[in-house]
Amino acid sequence: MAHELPALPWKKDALAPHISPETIDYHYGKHHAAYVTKLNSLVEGTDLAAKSLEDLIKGRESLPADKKAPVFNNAAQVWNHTFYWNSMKPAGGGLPGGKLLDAIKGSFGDFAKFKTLLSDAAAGHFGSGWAWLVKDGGKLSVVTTPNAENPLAKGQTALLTIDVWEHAYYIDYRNARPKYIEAFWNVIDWDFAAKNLG
Ligand code: MN3
Repeated sequence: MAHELPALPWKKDALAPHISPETIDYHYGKHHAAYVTKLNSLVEGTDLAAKSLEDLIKGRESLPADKKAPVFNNAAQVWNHTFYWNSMKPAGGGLPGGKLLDAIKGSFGDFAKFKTLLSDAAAGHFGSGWAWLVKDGGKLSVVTTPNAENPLAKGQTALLTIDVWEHAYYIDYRNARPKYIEAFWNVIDWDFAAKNLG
């Protein structure tokens, strides 16, 4: 069973003006799609072809040495992007609902402190990568990961992510990553994050 590019959870112009349809065309239609194609070409005809994305990511250490890095990187990038699309929705943003808001207050003090922490982490991450809200043990925390790395591989539960690779924002915001991050707060799907909190 080959890996497939999942459908977007909304129309490609639905996040405008915060994220343009042109960005979605490239980011989803070119970048995300390329990770799927590359992953399939790496695992086709091998024992790895039957494994799910999660198995490939969590089982990185048991991947064959000659394919470990490319299989992990492409599998994780497929997973990360699908998770990122689901972290957003048109007319999102605002405040999360009761249980998640309580967990944020319990872990960070208040929502404003959490917003600053996640924004600063995303803006300050050097080079390509991701900023995440995760559940780690009983607590929420903000983490960043370089390149394709993700919290799943570290045993953490991802609630929400921001892609901070340049391809996520360069068309709309050029080099101004903080402007993209500010816009992201208008499209966060808190229901998705709450569902991941469980
Ligand atoms: Mn990306």
